[in-house]
Amino acid sequence: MSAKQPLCTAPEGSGTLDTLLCEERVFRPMPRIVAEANMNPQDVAIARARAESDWLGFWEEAAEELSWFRKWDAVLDDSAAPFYRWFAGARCNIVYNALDRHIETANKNKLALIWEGEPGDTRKLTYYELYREVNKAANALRAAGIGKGDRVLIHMPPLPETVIAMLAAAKIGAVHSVVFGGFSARSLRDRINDATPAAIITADGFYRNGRVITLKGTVDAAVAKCSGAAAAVLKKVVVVHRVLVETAMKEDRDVWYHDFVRDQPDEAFTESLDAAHPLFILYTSGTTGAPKGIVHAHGGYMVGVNRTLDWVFDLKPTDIFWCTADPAWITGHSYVVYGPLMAGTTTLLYEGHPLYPEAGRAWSVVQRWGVTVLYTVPTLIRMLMRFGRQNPDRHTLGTLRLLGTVGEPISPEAWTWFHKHIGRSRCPVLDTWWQTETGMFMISPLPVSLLKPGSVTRPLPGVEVDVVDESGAPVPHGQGGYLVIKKPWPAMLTTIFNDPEAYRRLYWERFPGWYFSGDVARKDEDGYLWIQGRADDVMLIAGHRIGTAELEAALASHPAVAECAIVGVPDEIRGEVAKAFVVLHDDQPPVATMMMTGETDQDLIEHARRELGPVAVIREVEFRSALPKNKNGKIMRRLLRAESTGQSTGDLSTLSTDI
Ligand code: 6R9
Repeated sequence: MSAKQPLCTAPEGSGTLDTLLCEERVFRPMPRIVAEANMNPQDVAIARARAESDWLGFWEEAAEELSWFRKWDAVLDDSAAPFYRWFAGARCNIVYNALDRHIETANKNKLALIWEGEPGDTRKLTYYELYREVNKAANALRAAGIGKGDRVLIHMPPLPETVIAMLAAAKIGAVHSVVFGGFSARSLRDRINDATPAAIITADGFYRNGRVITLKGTVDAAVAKCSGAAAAVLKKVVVVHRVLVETAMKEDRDVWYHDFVRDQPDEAFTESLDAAHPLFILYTSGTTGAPKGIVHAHGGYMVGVNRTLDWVFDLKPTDIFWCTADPAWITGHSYVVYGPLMAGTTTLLYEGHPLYPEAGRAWSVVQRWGVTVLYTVPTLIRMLMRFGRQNPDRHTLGTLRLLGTVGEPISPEAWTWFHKHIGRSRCPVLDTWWQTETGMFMISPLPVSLLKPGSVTRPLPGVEVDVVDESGAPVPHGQGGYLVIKKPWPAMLTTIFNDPEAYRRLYWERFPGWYFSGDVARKDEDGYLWIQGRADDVMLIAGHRIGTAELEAALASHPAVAECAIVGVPDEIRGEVAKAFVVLHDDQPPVATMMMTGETDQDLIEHARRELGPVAVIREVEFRSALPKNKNGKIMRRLLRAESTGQSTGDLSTLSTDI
């Protein structure tokens, strides 16, 4: 690597982006890490060379590591691109790889899942126990008339049954759609209308931050208002009993989970599916309109997730893998549930708030279970940093060997704190870039890589990305541009549910033949990538994708609001939060009165929260008599964002564009 020249001279204490632009530190892999690594630097070089010379052969080898009912006729069928078909003609089931095959090996009695509830209760399931639980649930679904291709919506907190429900649905060829437990009835209803599930699996409630949060009522409210088409398809609402609350059950439709599975046999056959058969739909925010149902299919997804998890987290048979994501996000799907189980690893799932009952909870989880790999999000690291080093210092944390982050850019300060105080300067921090759409890690260091705090380093072998300008030409090193993926990859989304045309338009039209990620990035002179954020109107609030359009629609449904615009503004802990610019209807009291009482701001903030759920964090509401618009009448959010962050509008050209 070349000697570093400062890339810019940002003043001390300026925001994340500026410090990212100035970061010069490098961390070389420690000899112990290199000695233990499944892939040493030479292996990595060989893998890269192999991927370059025989790209399809390279992914075919990755597929050979898994079990198939029938092998493929072609590794990749691109005849209908961008509707790529990986492992065309093959038959498989990801659950066979995640569970069934382990039952034949020494993994049978190994712990598959360790679960810890917020109050401190725990459950542990071996592979064989998890396999039997999944079989019972699969049989129960079948007995309820649910089968191949039907959707099963899972609206659950992180419980063992969440994992079991996902696997049971996949086992019978049903398509799961997990909806985050924190979403509102309205958000849930929109997803029910789009996915039209045959069953909804939920819980009576869960523990969060010392409180009981009820959940079944949200499902009832959502179903009561769903479309006639959705109501006609829904057969069952299955309720896991988690907390002690009164729960209304609707006769014929609702059933307790323990009754649902009670008499079912614990063996069930695993459906043999076409590799392109959909495994799940996961809703995520885009530039416009309602969240889109991202579809992933069994074959390609299992190959991509399996390969990348093994590379990046260098799994060992003795690992206890803790990915702190809720299973409801893609990180939970790929790296709490499917990836670790395919690898035969022990995966840890924690129900509650990481700061409950005190700021050391996360470290006590690591210490008590002997976690070896900790994969988390920058927002949590920033939160924990605030409590100082005394919290981690009270715990040994000696079992940790690798750390990882995902979801948003991590500042070099947070990176080095994580490295020093949690990894005790022994554990590499692996900053993984990927998306709901990519399904698997795309750009990430390996444990043996040279690390630069804040950089996601280089694409994984077999993945080809670039940073380009509006015309698709690569930008010079050091400059910002659009992050594109130049070749398909196995775990790629296969379509948008109910809207294949949007799939083509949103991801493949901007730069024909390449996938447009929606992110802006910069490449340095070593070819290392630095993610700068979204290029579109999508915010990353505590790492969660929230479309400004969605939040605006929620706010606009308040009767006092005539017009509104949302922009993302930096936040010390959450990375980004929303700021709302609101024009009120004429019949509202004068803005000056409201500014004094503060009533309407709170009203609007609460309203948005009720509409979308607690992930929609609006920090501030600013009332205006009009919003700035361009000549086509489009609200100029860029201008509002620049005003709010104190940047000059001219500087933003490479950072954000209105697409
Ligand atoms: C896995 C996940 C995807 C968006 C993505 C980007 C941001 C993810 C990142 C990162 C900087 C990283 N993002 N990983 N930004 N560094 N290591 O988070 O999926 O919820 O779909 O979000 O998150 O902006 O486009 P998803």
